[in-house]
Amino acid sequence: MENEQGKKKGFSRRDMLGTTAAVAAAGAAGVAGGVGLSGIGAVTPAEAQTRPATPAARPAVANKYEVKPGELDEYYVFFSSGQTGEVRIMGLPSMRELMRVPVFNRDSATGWGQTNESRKILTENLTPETREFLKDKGGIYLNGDLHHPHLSFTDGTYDGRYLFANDKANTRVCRIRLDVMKCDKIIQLPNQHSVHGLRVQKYPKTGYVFCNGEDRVPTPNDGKNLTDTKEYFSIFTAVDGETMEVAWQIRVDGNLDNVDADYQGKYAFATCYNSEEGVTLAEMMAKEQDWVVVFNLKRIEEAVKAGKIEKVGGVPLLDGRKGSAFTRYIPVPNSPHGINTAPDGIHVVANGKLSPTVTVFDVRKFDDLFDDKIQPRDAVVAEPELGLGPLHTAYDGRGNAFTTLFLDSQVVKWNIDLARRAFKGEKVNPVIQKLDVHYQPGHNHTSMGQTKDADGKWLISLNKFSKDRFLNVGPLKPENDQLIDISGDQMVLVHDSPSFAEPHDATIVHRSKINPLHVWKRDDPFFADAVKQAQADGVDLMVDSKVVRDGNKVRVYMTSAAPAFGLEDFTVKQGEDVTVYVTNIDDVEDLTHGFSIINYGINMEVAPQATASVSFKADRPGVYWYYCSWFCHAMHMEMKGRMLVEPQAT
Ligand code: K7E
Ligand code: CUA
Repeated sequence: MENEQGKKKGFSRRDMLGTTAAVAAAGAAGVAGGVGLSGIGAVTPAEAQTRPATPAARPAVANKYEVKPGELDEYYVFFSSGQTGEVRIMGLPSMRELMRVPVFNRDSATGWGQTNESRKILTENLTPETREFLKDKGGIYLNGDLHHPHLSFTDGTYDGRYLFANDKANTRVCRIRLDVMKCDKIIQLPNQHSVHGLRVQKYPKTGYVFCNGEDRVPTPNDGKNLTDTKEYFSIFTAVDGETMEVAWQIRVDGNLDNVDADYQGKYAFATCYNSEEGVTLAEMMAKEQDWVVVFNLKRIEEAVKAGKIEKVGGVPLLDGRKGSAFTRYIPVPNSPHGINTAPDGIHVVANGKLSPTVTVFDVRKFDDLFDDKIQPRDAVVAEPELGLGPLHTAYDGRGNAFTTLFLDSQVVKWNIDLARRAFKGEKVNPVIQKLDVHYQPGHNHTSMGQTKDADGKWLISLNKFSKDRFLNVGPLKPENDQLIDISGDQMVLVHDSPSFAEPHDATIVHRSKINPLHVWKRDDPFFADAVKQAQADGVDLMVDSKVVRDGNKVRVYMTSAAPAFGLEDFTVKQGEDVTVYVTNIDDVEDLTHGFSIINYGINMEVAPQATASVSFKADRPGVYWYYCSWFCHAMHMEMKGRMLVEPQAT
């Protein structure tokens, strides 16, 4: 099969963009968008009405950013979807949504959460306590809160193997295989209560997936201690990205928020808020200072190897609270949020949130910090004041940083070197430009900006509120992901892209880094259990369609080839446990079939050369048509058959 991406390698869309003209256009767009206005509710509906309603009324030059019909994007963007629980794949610069990858949610289209293949992933690595808790609730969580999607690295850049993400709601970590764009592992972290920040080891490879336990609870959290908050702890976890097992956990002081790692493979660092260790809002915000905690990976690994650990919940647990050799606590202003390593491999920025500043560390100082040759604050090399509500920072690879200002509804471009000089007392202003975004940005991301290959072309600002930017769709509004051209000296806003709740975070990856399959391979581990069962039943999945009886269990095997299933009907008895295995024997790109049983609440996707299976109790007698639910052929409507359920003799 020809690889489109391969064919177009070397082609740069930027060559086609008229950057100078676009800068002029963006000036106009900026005015239309309300330059100078800031804060929640700053643009009134009346003001919004004065904006051009049709594309024709806008400067034609904006269309230079268009990805024309049939053209491919230069970048993939992997968006989290927050409380929707899935990962979304977009193209950039078009901002077209290309695919959704269900993970922590249930998905009607693909059968995620219903097929045996997905249920295995959703259930196999829950903690025993959760398994017990979900026993009478269908066995799986129905919600998740996916914040931070990050790709695996080799030597400081993306290697195209995996994407990892957290579930803040139910303390889980997932892995998505980038060859098939399906989730293949989900684990629940013991001891920890929620996972918020998640980033991966960049060097030499991933390696560790670092997971911040946000909320503090007793360990074990079994109800014996409810109110003695001195015995509540936050836990930082390192998951082995290859095996998807917990490598180690470490207890810390305060609530962990976001995390990142260096480019040397030596340190991870997390922002902490609530150094007060309070349990109410007032208590959590009482002090002027919180901290960034730095983890010394080598020291931790040595301790784990030497067995200097507790085993709690089946995993190695260390103590990294203040005074520990494994950690250092660097004071920063109250309630920092995002923490981001620059592509120069030297600078790390902790974003102030409640402070108008960001704090810049030099990772080269961390060796001395752990050897107690310097004081914690000596690792700070700049602390520029940028504006109100700095949350996250991205980089262009040319020494500039872009920080979101949540309260000011702006992205501020500033220069790291100028900030260092200003910190030393020189009279220079590190701020280069402030651009209004619409409105209240959380994360922002640059193209390849979280790798050493940052290319400084694009920035997206993930704005929490869209208010008047789109047609009104009722009280619940979309969010607004804005595309910004950062290739020139000035940032230029070029596109608004509405999105459903809630893309906290995203990763912009050059398409040369990713090379997915076009059809499944028959030996894929994703459906290996089905293949094994078929072998045991003497069934060749690519050829046979038949019913195998095994006591009260019935296994129904059928092929699907447009426009027919291998079985036009099958018969089971009321009360039997039925598993249907459908194998798509079409070896044709984009020829997906579906399998849905009417009034049985069953549906699943079966992509080319895949096998999918679903199990259910045939507890309703009667005639139930099953049909192909993915449009596959001119005779797609006729691709169906009957499940005949014989009533139980009474
Ligand atoms: Cu800032 Cu969960 Cu990364 Cu939301 S977090 S914004
Ligand atoms: Cu097969 Cu529609």
